[in-house]
Amino acid sequence: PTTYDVHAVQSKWRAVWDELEPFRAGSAAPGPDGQPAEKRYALTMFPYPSGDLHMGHAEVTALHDVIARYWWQKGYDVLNPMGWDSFGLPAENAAFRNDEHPATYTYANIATQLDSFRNYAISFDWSRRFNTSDPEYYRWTQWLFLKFRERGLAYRKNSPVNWCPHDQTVLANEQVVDGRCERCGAEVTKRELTQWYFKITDYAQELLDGLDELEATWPARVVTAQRNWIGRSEGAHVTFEIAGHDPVTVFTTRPDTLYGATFMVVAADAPLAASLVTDEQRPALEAYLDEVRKASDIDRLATDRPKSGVPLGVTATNPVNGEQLPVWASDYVLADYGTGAIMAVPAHDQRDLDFAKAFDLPVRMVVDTGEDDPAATYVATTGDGTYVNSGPLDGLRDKAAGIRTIIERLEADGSGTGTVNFRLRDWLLSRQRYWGCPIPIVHCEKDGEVAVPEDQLPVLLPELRGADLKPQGVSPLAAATDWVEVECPTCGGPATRDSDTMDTFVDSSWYFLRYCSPQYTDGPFDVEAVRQWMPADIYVGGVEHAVLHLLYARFFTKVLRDMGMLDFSEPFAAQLNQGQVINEGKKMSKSLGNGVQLGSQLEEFGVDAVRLTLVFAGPPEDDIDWADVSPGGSLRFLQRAWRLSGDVTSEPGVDVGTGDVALRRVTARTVHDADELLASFRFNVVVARVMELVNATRKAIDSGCGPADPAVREAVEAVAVLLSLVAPYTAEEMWSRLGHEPTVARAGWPSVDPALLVTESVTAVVQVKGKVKARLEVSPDVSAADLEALALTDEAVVRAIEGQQVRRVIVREPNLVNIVV
Ligand code: ANZ
Repeated sequence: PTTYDVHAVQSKWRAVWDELEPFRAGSAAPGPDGQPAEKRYALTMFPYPSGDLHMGHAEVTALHDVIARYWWQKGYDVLNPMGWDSFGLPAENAAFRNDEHPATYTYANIATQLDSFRNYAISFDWSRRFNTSDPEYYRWTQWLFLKFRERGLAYRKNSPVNWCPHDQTVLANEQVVDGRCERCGAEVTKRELTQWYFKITDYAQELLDGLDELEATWPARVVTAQRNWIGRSEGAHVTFEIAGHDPVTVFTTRPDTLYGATFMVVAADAPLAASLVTDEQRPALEAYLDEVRKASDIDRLATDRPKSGVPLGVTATNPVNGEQLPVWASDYVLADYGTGAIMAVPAHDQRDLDFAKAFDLPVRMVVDTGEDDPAATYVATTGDGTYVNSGPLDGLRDKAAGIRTIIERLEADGSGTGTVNFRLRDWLLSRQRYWGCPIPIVHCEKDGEVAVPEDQLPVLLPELRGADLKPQGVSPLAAATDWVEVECPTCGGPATRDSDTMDTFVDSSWYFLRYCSPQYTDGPFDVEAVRQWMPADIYVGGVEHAVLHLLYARFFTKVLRDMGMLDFSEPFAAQLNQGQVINEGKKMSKSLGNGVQLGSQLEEFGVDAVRLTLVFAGPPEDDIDWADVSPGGSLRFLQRAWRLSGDVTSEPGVDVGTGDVALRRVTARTVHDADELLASFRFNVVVARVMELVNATRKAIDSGCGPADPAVREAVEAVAVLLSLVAPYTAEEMWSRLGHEPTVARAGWPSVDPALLVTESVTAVVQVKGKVKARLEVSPDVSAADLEALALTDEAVVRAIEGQQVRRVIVREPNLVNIVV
């Protein structure tokens, strides 16, 4: 054929590959030394089945597949699995919008996405796929929950929680963005509920420390985001006596400013405020609280928010100087950070200063920075300076020493201790939603919380067809009487199942381990299989998961290690975040009407051209503006490459050693450089280099060594193998036209003769008195001066002119030096 029929080529090879299954993990041939091939685990984030695949999926998997396919070509045994994160809000909300049962809707989408992925020719090992909503999987999610609980890492507590009034569910702090629900954008409010938590705070320090090691191989922004989220602060707990009450402890990062404390503030919505308030002040506090409950944490912490609050009518004693400080309640102090109470140092903390200004409270400078007195300017000074008004610290200039001194004093008289505080909160995992993994606990009046015995797992999610499964504040499961009412596993008496389901992030915190032994029935994973594959060598996915998912997965890994099931502490050795596919400079969205449908692009240009476009657009981390790229251009390039394969006239296996050296050098250089470029994720540059090789080969065929030259075959075969990482259909078709069996995906990385990589040289002849005395190998662009110097220092030349006077040196670089004596 003389025209490249993209769609015919696609259906032809898809059928062959479905038969061949060339990407089964464990199928790599042993190395030349007879040893099993080295293992590589290429992981990419699994999708939510909330519709068909879109441009974002197309991009991330195209980039990811370059790595996986490259590893296969290099002879590694590659695990490249895929499955579905099929429980949870995204699929559930989409199902309700479509008026379907979440299970029906979810599994239909999975089938659609599976077919699309296969068509899109990502080298997944489909034999390992599973869905987190499969009972065979969530049985082990439940098992893990129970193990965590046994270790004291899963517990229930009553607390105010973030509540999304639209989704009718509790949200983790992580799911509240700018005071709004991360998923639906509704304004988040607060509610009191008894909820399940994972005690991730037990691992706060370790989660932080692990980042040091990941810094070299993880994107900097992810490491920074995790550090900030964990939010370690060094400081002190300082205890203030309050007459008639228990003492109150505050957390401060600046114990050295203790002499500048002029009042105390407690979180208005914490029980502490209610317990301290005098009877006269109680009505004022309650009125204030009604207002506070409406504000989000973000608003409350905003520095530009007008300060509000009420005095509680009591005073606290400053432990270093005995001063009586009025105690206020305000919403700018958060109930769940530190101790929920602060010592206010208005001179050196702007929020305290704003509060002092609003309520006319005293301001006392204790660090003289040389700037104007904050008491006059109402601008807090936060820099370093000399301590003043600070008793034993006066005159000192060293902040670290100041902090140390005060902590020592507090510790000596028992009124405080040095401490470390973390911003990280425990992970709230209960969801009042139907479509999730049931929590394997029953509540018995007599025995309290009782774990469902292991041999009764999984606790199946009841189908409840026909029932109203939409969220309404309590889990819809609570209304499923037949399911909820059970016998207590301990006493046999009446008990009720926990009707909440787990946060989807629980499901995705261990799925990468399950892929190592997806059919395993004796535990969540086969410890030995995991030892072979994990940690994943690369994790490709969106930066939107920089905090939540990645932190939770790291937490699970550390707990499983402590359970003796893993022998490593970090699950993902390296990470790559792709940019977004945008259009006309903007995020694609329905309201802007700038969405680009993956399906129509695939229809118009074919799979390979779309994949090539996504990989070629720029560095993987950069956004791709669909308005700036050219899938049509990609397709034309693929046609050019494909045409080469029809022009080759030499036979497969021909001795390439006799081929045209110039073309062979281009091929060798391209293959060699591709290796280095791929290792540093510069996939777009690899594509550019393959384009150059295609051009060089075309030239060689049309006006150089001609199509029969073995170097042409070598070049076109290299093009096919390199293209197999990005454009698998075209590559396979080329490979076939070159006389090979499928599949090019496992053909192996082209070998390169190192001699071809040496930069070219030319021979320069050196004559003395007209006689050739030396031949020098020099670069073709050697300078006249360098060539002359080389000639005059050559041993044979030095001997030939010994004792004679050099009268003239004629240089014709790069070929000739003529020395006249
Ligand atoms: C006195 C002080 C003086 C403070 C000063 C700062 C500067 P990070 O670094 O984020 O941990 N703080 C403590 N608990 C709080 C809460 N629940 N809500 C709001 N603010 C709280 O911040 C710790 C500092 O934030 C603490 O140190 C405390 O103010 C405030 F010149 O104490 B500092």
